Amino acid sequence: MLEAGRKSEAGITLAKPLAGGRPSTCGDRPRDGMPSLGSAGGCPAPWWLRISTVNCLDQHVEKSPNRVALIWERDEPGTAVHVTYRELQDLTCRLANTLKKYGIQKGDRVAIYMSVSPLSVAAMLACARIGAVHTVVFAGFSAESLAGRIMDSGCKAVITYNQGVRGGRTIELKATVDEAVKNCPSIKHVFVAQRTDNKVHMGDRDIPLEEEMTKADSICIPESMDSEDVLFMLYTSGSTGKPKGIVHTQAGYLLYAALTHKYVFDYQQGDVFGCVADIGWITGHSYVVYGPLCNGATSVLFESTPVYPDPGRYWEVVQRLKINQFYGAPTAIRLLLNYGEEWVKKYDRSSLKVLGSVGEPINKEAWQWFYEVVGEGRCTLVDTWWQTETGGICIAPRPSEEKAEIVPAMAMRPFFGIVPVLMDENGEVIEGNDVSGALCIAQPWPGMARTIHGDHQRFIDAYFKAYPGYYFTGDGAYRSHKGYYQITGRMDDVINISGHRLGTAEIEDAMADHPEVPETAVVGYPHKIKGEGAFAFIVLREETAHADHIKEELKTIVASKIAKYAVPDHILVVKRLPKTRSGKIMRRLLRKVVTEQSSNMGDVTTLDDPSVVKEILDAYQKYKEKNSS
Ligand code: 7RM
Repeated sequence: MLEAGRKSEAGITLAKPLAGGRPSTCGDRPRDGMPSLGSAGGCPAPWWLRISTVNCLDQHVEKSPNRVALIWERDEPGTAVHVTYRELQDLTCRLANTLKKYGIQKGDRVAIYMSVSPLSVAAMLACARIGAVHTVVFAGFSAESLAGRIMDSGCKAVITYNQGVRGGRTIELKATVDEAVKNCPSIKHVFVAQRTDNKVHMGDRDIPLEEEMTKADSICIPESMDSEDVLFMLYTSGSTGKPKGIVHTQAGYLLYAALTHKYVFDYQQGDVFGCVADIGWITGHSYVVYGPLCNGATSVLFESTPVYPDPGRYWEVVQRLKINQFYGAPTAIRLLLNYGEEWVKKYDRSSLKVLGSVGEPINKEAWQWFYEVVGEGRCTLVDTWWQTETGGICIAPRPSEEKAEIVPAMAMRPFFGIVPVLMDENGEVIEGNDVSGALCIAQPWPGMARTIHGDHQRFIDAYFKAYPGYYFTGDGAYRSHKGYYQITGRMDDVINISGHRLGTAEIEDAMADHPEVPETAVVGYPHKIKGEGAFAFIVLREETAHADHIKEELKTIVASKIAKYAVPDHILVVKRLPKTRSGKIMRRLLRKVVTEQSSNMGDVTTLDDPSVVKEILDAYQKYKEKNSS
């Protein structure tokens, strides 16, 4: 337990705890009015109804307060910080009380714009503890993206760091928040924690977070929540329009995250679980924070990158922290594979039992390398398919499976309670094996999203319209002759860059801001490391010698309106886009062009002018020749 007045390893000086660290799980909060913290009052609801933070913190604090909850592997190698369950509960309660002091109440929305750290986890859990809804925004998103999410969700406050640190570089988080909240009237307060020693500008609504936390009470009685109350929302991209705020609720989400964490990764008590995802994505929510903490695991928070300070970083961390389960993205594996085996073999990986892959299809080469080189052919490798909307893993092999049974690069089998079906073009269920179709799920499951914030109709339209009575995932899949599933990729205009999901329409909308570029169309193309990259076709208002300059401007616009990872790798100027007679852009044709399948263009009879196909193919050929020389 932390001592009063001592600087905790998480970088916070704590005030004297009240009432001798009395356990906060007992139901001693009178329903109305402020609880008198020293006395035991009525018992409004059993403790287990105070769903998320009690399950993630208090139940473990009671049994084993000194068990390590989080190991914060900071950007600077070898500077890991251990945080026990008791300490995390303390941080969470102080943060929760600070939020309360500044008027945040049950049902209010709070944006978290932070890099991965114990304080970020505490911020999520603090919201949960007081019944506020957190919406974590990946700290790589631009000010405009952050503002869009804050406005859509109507956040009252933002929690951020002065700066972030990643790959040896500092990231100006607070400055980005300042820029974002300029036009967000709903924001009353910005809580600023210190990740670095640098001072940043503090305005009227800015509150130094740690300073407040040291003054705050270390006990915060958890709010009683209904199982269907909202726990958090998280924005994700769709094929059209702005990112949507996917809503997850208290009990079902937590249950599903915890159960899948236990069974898919064969988690055993005492294991050190290493999911290297950022908390800004659903993978971080479910398998860095909620799943592992609910199960009382020790969860690793990885702040750095796979190649900092060198391409051995992951495996050096595995050795030093004795990680038992390692969960990461194929894009990182593909990147590391290029640096060679020495970087892996240098380190002792005997602690590893299970390896996991998530976020995008894993190609056979990456799967084999992950399995043979990293896992020494000894560890189970689970390719896990799921989505922001599903809350947790839906299709994955289970380690209990005969290892020989696991087929490389296959997500394999549905998790308990998941009923996958494949649909044909006519909306009929495809029976039998060795077939492909649109992947749907036939029955609800505890972790499924409940709605899109502020737009339930959009929720219905996006997921339940295409195949009435079924949840449509947006992905295509193949069912093998043995009945195993393999995900073949998105069937809509969503692309997946380095495991980050993005709507091509978002990139197009951003580029539409350029006055010289009246029309654009973006499609995904296969990229060796990133999985997919964005390829943009643009039409210029008039012929110009400055096309290269305009392309650079477009890249800047996309980075500032969305995020750096969204910037197209290729921008090709064409005279016009392929359109149907009703004026719809046929992105399908452009996809054929960039995947070099132009010999099989499919049906082009609905094109307004079929000669556009040759025009674009010629432009593409020229572009390729120019760029390969
Ligand atoms: C967890 C996550 C979801 C989309 C999904 C797929 C793709 C995810 C796999 C995968 C093939 C996998 N949530 N996807 N996992 N494709 N194999 N194992 O990534 O909401 O950000 O993205 O990602 O297209 O629909 S997400």
